[in-house]
Amino acid sequence: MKISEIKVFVTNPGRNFVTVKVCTDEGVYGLGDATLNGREMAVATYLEEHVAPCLIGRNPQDIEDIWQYLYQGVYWRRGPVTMAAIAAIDMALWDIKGKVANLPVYQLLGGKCRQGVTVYAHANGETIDDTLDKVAECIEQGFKAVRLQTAIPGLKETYGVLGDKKDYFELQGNRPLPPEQEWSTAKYFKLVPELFERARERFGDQVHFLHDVHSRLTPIESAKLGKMLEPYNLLFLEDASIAENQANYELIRQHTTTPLAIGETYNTIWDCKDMIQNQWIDFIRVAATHAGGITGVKKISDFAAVYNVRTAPHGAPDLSPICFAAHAHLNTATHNFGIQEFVGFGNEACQKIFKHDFKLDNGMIIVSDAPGLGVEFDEQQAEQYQYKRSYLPVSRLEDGTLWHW
Ligand code: KDG
Ligand code: MG
Repeated sequence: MKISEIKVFVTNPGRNFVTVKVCTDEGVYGLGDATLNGREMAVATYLEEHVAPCLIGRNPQDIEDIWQYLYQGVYWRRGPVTMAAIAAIDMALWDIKGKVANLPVYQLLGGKCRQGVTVYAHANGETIDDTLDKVAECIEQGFKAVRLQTAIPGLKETYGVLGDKKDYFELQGNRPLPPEQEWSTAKYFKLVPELFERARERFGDQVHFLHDVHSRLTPIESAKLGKMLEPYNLLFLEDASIAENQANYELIRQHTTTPLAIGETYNTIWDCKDMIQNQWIDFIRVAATHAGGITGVKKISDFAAVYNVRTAPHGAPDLSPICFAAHAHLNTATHNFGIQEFVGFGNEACQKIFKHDFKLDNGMIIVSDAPGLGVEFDEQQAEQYQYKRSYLPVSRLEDGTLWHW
C-alpha cells in the first residue's frame, strides 16, 4: 500500500478548521486535524509545500517511521506549526490502519480501559448567577464535572465568556483582527473565590468544579489563588501561569494543594518534561492536534503515567471533530486518562461536514466502533464554508501593558 495523494482543506463552518486527507493507491484514506487557531494557513501551506511531496509513495502503515521522519528527520524540530502538521498526518495514518484492520483505533491502542470517557462541560456567564444557572443546566444534562468562568466586573470583555455571542463557534470564528481585552488581577481576585463559594453553597459536592485562568497570573499570584480556592475542592485549576520556565510550577506547587493542569499549547514532551517528572502538575492537557497526533500524545501520556500525572485533553471548539475522535480513542485506551474537556458536537454546519456516531451518555463520551477514527468528511459541504481570517484576542493591563495569555 502506498500514499498516492494528500489533500488539505481549510473550511469555516462558523470557525476555521484545517483538515488533511491522506489517500492511498488502494482506495482507503485517512483524515487528520491540523487546525492551529489564528495561524491556520501557515499549517496548510507547511503541509502542502513541505510535507505532502515527501510522503507520496511511502507505506501509510509505517506510522512510527513517518512520525520520526517528519520530526527527527527535519532540521527545524518542534514548534506549533510543524507539530500540527505532523499531528494531522499521524491521525490520518491511524485512521487508515484501523480501516485496513477493520478495527476502531482504540483497539489498536490496546483496547478499552473504561466504558466511557468522562467529560467536563463549560458554564460561562456574564454574572455569578448566570454562571450558576448554567451549572444547573449542565447537571440536569448529566454532566459530572463543570468548568466555571464568569465575566470580571469592571473589565472590558473577559476571555472565554460568551458576551452577546450565541455560541462558542461564533465567538472564536469571526474576528478578522485580534480584539483587545483587559486584565486586572485585583478585580479577578475579588470575583473568583465568591464564584466558587456560591457554587458549593448551591450545588454541594454533587459535581466536580474546574476553572481556567488562561495564564493571566504570575506564579506567586497563582499560588495565592490556589490557596484561596482550596476550600472549594476543584478537580483542577487550569493554566494558572505561563510555564515557558517550567519551574514556575514548582513555586505554585510549594504553596497549594489545589490540583494543577496545563498543556493545551504544548507540542512535545520537552514542553512539560520537568513539570511531569517533578510532579508539579496533576493533569497534562496536550491535544492530539497540537502535540504530534495520536503517536505524540501517547508518548507523553505514557511518560506522565510514571509520575502519577493524568491526561485531560484540550477540547475547545478550535479542535475539529477529527481531533475529538482521536481523543475519544486515546482516552478509552489510556489507563492514566483523567477527564476530557467537552463543548458539544459543534454547530449544525460543522455536523454536516464532519459526520460520526460518537454519543454523549450521562456525562460520558462513548467511543465509536466504526473502523479507524470513525469520522467522515463531506468535501462538498466543506467547500460551501470558505476560510475567514480570525484571531484570538490579546490581553492588556488597564494601563495598556500587553499581558500574558
Ligand atoms: O485556541 C485557544 C482556545 O482553544 C483556548 O483558549 C480554549 O483555553 C481554552 C480551553 O481550555 O478550552
Ligand atoms: Mg484552557
